[in-house]
Amino acid sequence: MSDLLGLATLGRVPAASRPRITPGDAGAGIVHLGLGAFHRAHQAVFTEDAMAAAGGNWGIAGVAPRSVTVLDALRAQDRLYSVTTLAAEGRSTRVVGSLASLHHAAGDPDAVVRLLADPAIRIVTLTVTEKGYRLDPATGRLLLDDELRGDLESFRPPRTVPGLLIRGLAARRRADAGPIALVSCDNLPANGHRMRGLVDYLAAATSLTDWMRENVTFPGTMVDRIVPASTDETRSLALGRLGLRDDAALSGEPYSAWVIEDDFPGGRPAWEKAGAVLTGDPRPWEMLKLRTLNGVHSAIAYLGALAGRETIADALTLPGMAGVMRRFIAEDIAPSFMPPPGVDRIEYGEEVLHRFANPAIRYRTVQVATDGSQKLPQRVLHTILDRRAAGATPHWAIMVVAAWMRYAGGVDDNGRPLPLDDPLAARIRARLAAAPATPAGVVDALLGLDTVFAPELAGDDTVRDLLIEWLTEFDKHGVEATLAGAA
Ligand code: CS2
Repeated sequence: MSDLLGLATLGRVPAASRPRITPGDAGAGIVHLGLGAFHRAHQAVFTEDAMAAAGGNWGIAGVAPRSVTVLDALRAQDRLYSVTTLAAEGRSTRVVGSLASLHHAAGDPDAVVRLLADPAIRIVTLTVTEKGYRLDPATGRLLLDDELRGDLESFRPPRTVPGLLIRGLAARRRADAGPIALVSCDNLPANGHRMRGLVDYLAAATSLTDWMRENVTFPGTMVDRIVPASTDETRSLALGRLGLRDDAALSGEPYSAWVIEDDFPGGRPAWEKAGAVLTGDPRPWEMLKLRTLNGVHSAIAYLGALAGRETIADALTLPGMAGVMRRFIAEDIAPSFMPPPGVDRIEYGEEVLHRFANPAIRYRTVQVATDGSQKLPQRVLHTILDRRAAGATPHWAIMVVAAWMRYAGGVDDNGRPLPLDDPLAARIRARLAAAPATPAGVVDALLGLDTVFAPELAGDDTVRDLLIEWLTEFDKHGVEATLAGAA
């Protein structure tokens, strides 16, 4: 068995692959909620580079909300892990050393509340996925269920992310620990505004509002890097490149971008020295990325999974797929929003397709297909709504929704099962089971999901008719032949 990556073995790692800072030197200045692969291959790398360039105590106190698996692996390795960049031309690997401490929110929520009240902490970043915010995807309003309501009462430790934040902020005010920025790094439209709305709502219930106005900001961000879930292959790649075992190894594409609204009352790392763009308004970037990159990603995921393709790159080679995606971008997505200054929407779309085609990135279609009820609104439905409001009929975007509806049926075009991994899975299944097994039956059953489809969309007959048409095509010919005939 090979030795494990850790402080004691780090000297054996090739010099070019070692962390760019001395691990453990910088104190924690950031709390991050959500220790998934994306954060560790994106913000943790930017933050290490920023500290390498300009110093500062901006180490990351990493908090895993629920799972302990990643914590156990990272603890055994003194919080070190590697990221291998998978470019068509070759590989490069670096060990990241910006995690300053590790915490488990479900196991010890009070420790996280204490961290949020620590004056050394000046930034909280979050990657808790769309559903972690407990917002209704169709309206953006808070879903105040019993669990979250319980979190607002102070006699038991908080169980939800919003509950944890609000209790942490209350403790921070009591400790007079100074201003702080709460930064959503999830793929939600106007994520800073949503985050503010969510916390404001909860603050009103806990009389924190006045203190928050003076002390808390909500910078919006656009985050972007394709980071597939790690597999045994990722770990054996790391072993080959480091000469050490790394049970927390990650891989990602070469592209990495971060656009951040510059509103940090307690200071921030010099992220601009690490290649991030600091701006007054990141929302045009968020919309560009969500509707184009994430919209097309979801489209390829549902269509590709139905056609039996395992990865996004492979699905993109289906006859007609790239052509249909180009039309989806040019005819539906691009005209639906104003791009950031100087950005050409079609060129951006081409770059996205190029990134998805990278064969070294084995991003599974069923991974992107998860949580469709939480992702579709901002990725595809807003495009449809904006085009309908402009009097246009976005055929391709509607096709993507039809593909999601077919995917929700749980069987691919060859009769193999598809996983419906979605917080609304039970509701979706119940609605489908009660509906006639016809295209119209499926469409009406799923358009009735009011937290997904806004009333303007659910009541739009043109959209309904087209959904039925696409589902009928898929039923008759399968997705593969439909795509080949459509482009
Ligand atoms: C993907 C994203 O899994 C998904 O839903 O669309 O995670 C995507 O890879 C990232 O947003 C890329 O920045």
